Amino acid sequence: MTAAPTIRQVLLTCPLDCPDACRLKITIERGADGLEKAVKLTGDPDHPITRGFACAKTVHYPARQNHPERPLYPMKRVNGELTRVSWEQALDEIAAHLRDVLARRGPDAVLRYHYAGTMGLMEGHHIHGFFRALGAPELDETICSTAGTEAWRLGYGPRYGVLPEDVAHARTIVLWGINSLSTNSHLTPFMTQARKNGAKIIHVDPYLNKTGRYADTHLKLRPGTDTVLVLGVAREIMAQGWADETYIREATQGFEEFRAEAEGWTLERTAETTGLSAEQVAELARAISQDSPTYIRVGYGMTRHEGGGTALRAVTLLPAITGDWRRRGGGCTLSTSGVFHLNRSRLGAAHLIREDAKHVNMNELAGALEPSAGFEAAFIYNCNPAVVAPDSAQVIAGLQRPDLKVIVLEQAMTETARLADYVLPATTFMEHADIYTSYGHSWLGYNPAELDAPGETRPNSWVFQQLGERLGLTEPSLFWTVDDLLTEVLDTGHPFLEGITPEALKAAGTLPLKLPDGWLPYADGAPTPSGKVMFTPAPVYCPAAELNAEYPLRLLTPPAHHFLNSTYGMLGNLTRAEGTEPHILVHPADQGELVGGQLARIVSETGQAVRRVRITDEVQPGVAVVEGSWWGLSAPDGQSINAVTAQTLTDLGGGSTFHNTRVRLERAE
Ligand SMILES: Nc1nc2c(c(=O)[nH]1)N[C@H]1C(S)=C(S)[C@@H](COP(=O)(O)OP(=O)(O)OC[C@H]3O[C@@H](n4cnc5c(=O)[nH]c(N)nc54)[C@H](O)[C@@H]3O)O[C@H]1N2
Ligand SMILES: Nc1nc2c(c(=O)[nH]1)N[C@H]1C(S)=C(S)[C@@H](COP(=O)(O)OP(=O)(O)OC[C@H]3O[C@@H](n4cnc5c(=O)[nH]c(N)nc54)[C@H](O)[C@@H]3O)O[C@H]1N2
Ligand SMILES: [Mo]
Repeated sequence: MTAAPTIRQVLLTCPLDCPDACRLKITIERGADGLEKAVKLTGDPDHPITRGFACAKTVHYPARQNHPERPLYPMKRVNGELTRVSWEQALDEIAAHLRDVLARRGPDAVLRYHYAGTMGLMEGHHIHGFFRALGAPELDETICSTAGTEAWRLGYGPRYGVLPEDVAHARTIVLWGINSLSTNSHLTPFMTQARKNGAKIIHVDPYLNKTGRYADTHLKLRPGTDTVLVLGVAREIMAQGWADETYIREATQGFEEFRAEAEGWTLERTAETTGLSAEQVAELARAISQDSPTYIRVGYGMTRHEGGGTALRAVTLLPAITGDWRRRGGGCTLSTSGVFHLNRSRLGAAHLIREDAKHVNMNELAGALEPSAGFEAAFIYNCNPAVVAPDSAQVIAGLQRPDLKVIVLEQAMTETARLADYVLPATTFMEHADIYTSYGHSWLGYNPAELDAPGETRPNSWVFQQLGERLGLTEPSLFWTVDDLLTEVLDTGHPFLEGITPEALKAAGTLPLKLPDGWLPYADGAPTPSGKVMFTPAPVYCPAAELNAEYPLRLLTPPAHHFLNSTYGMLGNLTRAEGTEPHILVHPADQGELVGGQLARIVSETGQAVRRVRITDEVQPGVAVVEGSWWGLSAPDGQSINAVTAQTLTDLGGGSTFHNTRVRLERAE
């Protein structure tokens, strides 16, 4: 017998909730115990989007996967302590509880809660079918993208956009409400290429972060005023005769209504509301329409406000005024997910969704966990709501209700898992097979299971199949393998999928969709019901709840550079010993009694949290920033920043309002 090689390298698609969906090169080592482990991770140099580098967060994935506190065995809470049990016992007891709840209360008492911990079609989507077969309430997955998705749908239909490969053709790049250097870092080389070709980069964001420093110009607008900035810019473009009247006539509908709405927003009035100068507004209008093609990359930042859907809709309509959709590299991107024309009719047993199904908006979890909502079982997977959901202190209180059984499927001992009645240990993307799309490019991925599952970890899909069998469920799609699912989703006949068979995808690992060469998705209109880009209803500015003496600051809580939402918050936890912890950024004008480097209590209408203060003019007066959904465990007071955010929803899509919390700061030391 020859000795097995001790080191090998594999290529896999990153499963995390990020537009880049990178192709990762992973080094796997076989230890003296004969077990294989991932020890190093970088980007695939041959993948045209990943380009050989992994981000500052996912390079730590091996440490996360091999973390000593990773749950490897099922656990049950016994006398207050999580105690190891067998899978048989855990599954039998959970099934018995479900049977009892279903018999007494019916499926409306069973809550599922999840998000995009894995973007895999099997482990992230298809598994919801279990709950649909039970008839349990639908979870509206609104925490992140629905305000933007709905805004885009109104104007343009499905989410097509400029692909990264075309960005080098742009001459003006506007990064609008996106901290792309942190949150979409594989776009950077394409922008740098555009810059080498002469492009100028503008960042529109209420505070100065990595992206603002990278840009040529940073426009520090007042949060929640993007709609006004667009109307002012549009008015100036029209006043100067820079609008593309041909495109507007041929490809859009309802522009007169939009024009009328913009009429009142003179440069001066726009400047006054947005906090920018009239010159800055005029220059933005000039750059966008004159130094074209203009590529606008919008993120989700501006959507996390009460008027956030309208704001995003307004921004994304700019290329329909300038006609940039007709130029390569011109136009806008929110997400590229619309290009994946998969057959989703039975994905997650979608065909079982009842018209009269009850719905739970996931931003309103704190409310759903109140006794009056009537849930007796909560299944949580691919998500860490004790940290990431708004009003997290109430979420935590709800999860601790004695009359609610909480079942958490996890890869990490998150704060949510620590509150569970049952913790079920899940495999990672290296340990299970799955299929991946992307929302930042147009490559489809398939990962085989490269590593043996450590301990007794299992894929989510295995857990739900086991429970399905115990409950006597017969819906065939619940028992599909990843191969079955792959065959199903690729079976559409759509030209973008031409030649992408299950065999071809599995052999290649990743394949680009067959998009038409030089594709300009909205050059002649849009796949909306009218066939046109829709300017109606005209975006109308709706000011946010005003600041006052009690709550004089608006708090934004955008993602951190080194985390992926709360994932890697565990590492943050470890590094706290080295002095790393979440800070609140406060402008010198708002400093008052606060002392830089000392603790402040952040008080909102919802709750309180304590953070260390950093005084900086990176923020603007009246605005404070806490970056990152750090685990509460990493914070001085053990609280997630979401202890202060509210369940308030956006104007479109029932979305989250994480960047719009009125607060006051008090000295905590
Ligand atoms: N490093 C890192 N990368 C990530 C994530 C992470 O946690 N860390 N999370 C991933 C996920 S799930 C998502 S959804 C994306 C989110 O990433 P992005 O789409 O970039 O969204 P945010 O970071 O929430 O907000 C982007 C910027 O919008 C700004 N902003 C806030 N309010 C306003 C406003 O009213 N107007 C304007 N113009 N700007 C505003 C914020 O200050 C922030 O800098 O990132 C993904 N990538
Ligand atoms: N204040 C504030 N709060 C926010 C945001 C913000 O900007 N500010 N951003 C919001 C946004 S955009 C989002 S998308 C949400 C994201 O919030 P979450 O979806 O909760 O994202 P993560 O915190 O990364 O948690 C994902 C969890 O899924 C687990 N997981 C990953 N893969 C698997 C798997 O295969 N099986 C199982 N069982 N578990 C798995 C990971 O271990 C991780 O704990 O947070 C939101 N919360
Ligand atoms: Mo997100």
